[in-house]
Amino acid sequence: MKRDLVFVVTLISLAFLSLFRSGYPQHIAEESCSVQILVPGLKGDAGDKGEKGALGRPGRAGPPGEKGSVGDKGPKGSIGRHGKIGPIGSKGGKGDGGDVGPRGPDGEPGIPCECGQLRKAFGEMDIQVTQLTTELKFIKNALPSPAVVAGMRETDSKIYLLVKEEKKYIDAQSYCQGRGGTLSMPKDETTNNMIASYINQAALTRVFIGINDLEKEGQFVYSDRSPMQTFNKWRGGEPNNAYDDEDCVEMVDSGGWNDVSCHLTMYFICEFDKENV
Ligand SMILES: [Ca+2]
Ligand SMILES: [Ca+2]
Repeated sequence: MKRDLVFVVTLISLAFLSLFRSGYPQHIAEESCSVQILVPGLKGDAGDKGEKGALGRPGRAGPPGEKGSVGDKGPKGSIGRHGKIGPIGSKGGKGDGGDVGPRGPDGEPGIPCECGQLRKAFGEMDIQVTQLTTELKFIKNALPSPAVVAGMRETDSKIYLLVKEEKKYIDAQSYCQGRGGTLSMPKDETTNNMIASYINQAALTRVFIGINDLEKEGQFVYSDRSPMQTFNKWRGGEPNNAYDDEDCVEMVDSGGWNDVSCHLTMYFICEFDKENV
């Protein structure tokens, strides 16, 4: 045991010796003659606390934290810049009428005229317009179908209408009455001639006219119930009340009258008072 301790001390000595020789040559020279044996002493007291070391390096970035909750609403921002100009709007409604403008300057003096003549001409035109208006009104009312009517005749006070529809006397009278008239009643030579010419122009041979003795045999009356006057145009031998069945009257193309059966059907002529048109 002792030997081991000596050996260890020797080794330590040699180690210090070689250390002194390399790091401290002068010191070694001064004490080259003495050999010191160093033995570790007892553990010393704890030293004073050292000064605070320098700040260490920043550590590594930590892992991302959890998402936080939504924060409170921030304060209102300042007014932004003006935006761009928008598109053109649609057309607006019509505005109110403006005020009446000022009166214009007086015109040039007119040329003197024959005002009396003009007034007279205008008056005549007014009468003609009124007449045409009433005739037009009549035509619209009385002519349901122009195709069945052969023109029209008129006198100062009456309008005559040949209806080209074959009807019995009673139906013909109803047709005329339905339009505000009656079967034509030739009460003078002029009217009789006019109706005769109407028949001829239409290339007809006979038509019903408004004369009958339906109420009392042999006592002829017009269709407006007015009695026959002195004027008549009976053909020779008429009225003969043939077969005791002739109570209505036809006019033939010569203008002569003949009593015939009321059940015959033929064309007829209506007449209308212009006053009633
Ligand atoms: Ca008769
Ligand atoms: Ca007869």
